[in-house]
Amino acid sequence: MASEKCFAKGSSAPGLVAKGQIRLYSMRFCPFAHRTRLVLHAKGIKHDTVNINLKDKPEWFLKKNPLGLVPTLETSSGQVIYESPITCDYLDEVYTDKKLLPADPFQKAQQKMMLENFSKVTPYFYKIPMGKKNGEDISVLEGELKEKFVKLNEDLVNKKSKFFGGNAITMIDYMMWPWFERLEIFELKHCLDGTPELKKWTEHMSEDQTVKATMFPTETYKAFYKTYADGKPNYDYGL
Ligand code: GSH
Repeated sequence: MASEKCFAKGSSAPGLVAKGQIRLYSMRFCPFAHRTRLVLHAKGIKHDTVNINLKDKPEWFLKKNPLGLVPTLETSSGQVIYESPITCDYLDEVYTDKKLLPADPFQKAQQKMMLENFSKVTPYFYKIPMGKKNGEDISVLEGELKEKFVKLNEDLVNKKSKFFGGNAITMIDYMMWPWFERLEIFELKHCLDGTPELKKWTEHMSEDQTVKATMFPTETYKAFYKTYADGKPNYDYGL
């Protein structure tokens, strides 16, 4: 297996993407790239992964994606796709086995609306740890996050289903999961105390083979995020 160590500025570009494969440019601990890793795994898509040093990005990476963000996909014909929801939808459309998005237009629209709503949740996972680090009172932020969790909980209660798209995992579950996997690391697990259905959802998700296969141990996450908070992210932590 190729090294998982990240490529930095000055590195030479990795070779071409092999025929019949797709490549993921990633960072091992990035929650957005985690979405794409979940979809690649769930659908059993043959791929290789090239990790990027996001503090010191290779020039060749910026040529592929001028935004310099992971996740980014590259096909063997050189097509480049980025923005996590777009990469996941692309994979679901191109690789038609085990579809994750519903075929029904209304159900698909519902998933997109949930995703849009969820985009207002993810910033708390940055704001709360940063606030804590700076010694600020984070109780208001935590209260806001809990309110957002109440809405998600209501959604599950109204649907009477195990997952957000029904009784099996679908795309929306994988789109939200990476942040829930990180609740413990950011000491936010108690935010689920008032939302039992959502908590149950996290338990069901933890049993999924794809979730298990793409997960890092809490200790590894904690160690990485410490280096990140200190301004010296060790993207290769544990390798
Ligand atoms: N909207 C993007 C998506 O959904 O893919 C966000 C991706 C993102 O922020 N990725 C981070 C990144 O690439 C790593 S977790 N950061 C590099 C930078 O900001 O320069």
